[in-house]
This record gives sequence, C-alpha cells and structure tokens, in this order.
Amino acid sequence: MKSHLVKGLGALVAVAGLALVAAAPAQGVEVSPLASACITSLTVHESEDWGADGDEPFLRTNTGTWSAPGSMDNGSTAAVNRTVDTGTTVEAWDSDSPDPNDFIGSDTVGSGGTLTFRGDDAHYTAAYRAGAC
Ligand SMILES: [Ca+2]
Ligand SMILES: [Ca+2]
Ligand SMILES: [Ca+2]
Repeated sequence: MKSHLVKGLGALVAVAGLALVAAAPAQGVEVSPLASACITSLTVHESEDWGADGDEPFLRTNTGTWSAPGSMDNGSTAAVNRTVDTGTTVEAWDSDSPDPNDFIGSDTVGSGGTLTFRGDDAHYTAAYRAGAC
C-alpha cells in the first residue's frame, strides 16, 4: 500500500514537472522583447518613377520581402498584412528594370503607428499596429 502511494506521488510530481516545462515557453513569449507588429498597408504619396504607372514598391522586413501586387501611383494604397518583429528595420524600395532598384528609405518598427520612407524624391508610408497579423 505504501509503495503504491509513493509511486502515485512520484507520477504526480512527474506530471507537475511536465506541466511546468510546457508552461515555461508560453510565459517566455509574453515577456519577450521580440514583440510582433502587423504592417497593414502601404501608401505611395509621391512615386519615384516618372512614368504614368508609378512605382513598383516592395518592403524588405525581418520576416521576408513583400511586393506590391502591381504598380502604385501617387495616392495609391495596397494591403500588406505582414507580421514583423518590433524593433527591426523595414526598408522600402522601388523595383526597376533594367536599371537598379531605388532605395526609398528605412524606418524602425515601434509599438504601432506609421513607418515613413522619404528618399530619391519619393514618399511612402506604411501603417502598422501592435500584435501579429
Ligand atoms: Ca525607379
Ligand atoms: Ca519602378
Ligand atoms: Ca532606378
């Protein structure tokens, strides 16, 4: 009888230990400095290209590259919906061919708001909010 009780306690401790191990990563995510943000949209206020179609914007982020679905002229907004890490840098570019792509600017992801890219006489902004997309 006693040995059964000891075995039972041992199993209980083992289960509790597993539960603690399983819970630890979830707590780690909550306090992680690498919080997520969601870039929701990109707006081209002033394009870099002079052509009638405007620019072919793309964003380089720490989670990969997002490309606009097509050309974007002044005043045009496209949905982005890309999750990035807070504190990382996002670069905006205009894709060109055959001449090299143009760097429009870079901005750092904070806790929510607007990323601003101003360079090469162009002006883009990207809206973002806290939390993953
Ligand atoms: Ca260009
Ligand atoms: Ca272009
Ligand atoms: Ca160019």
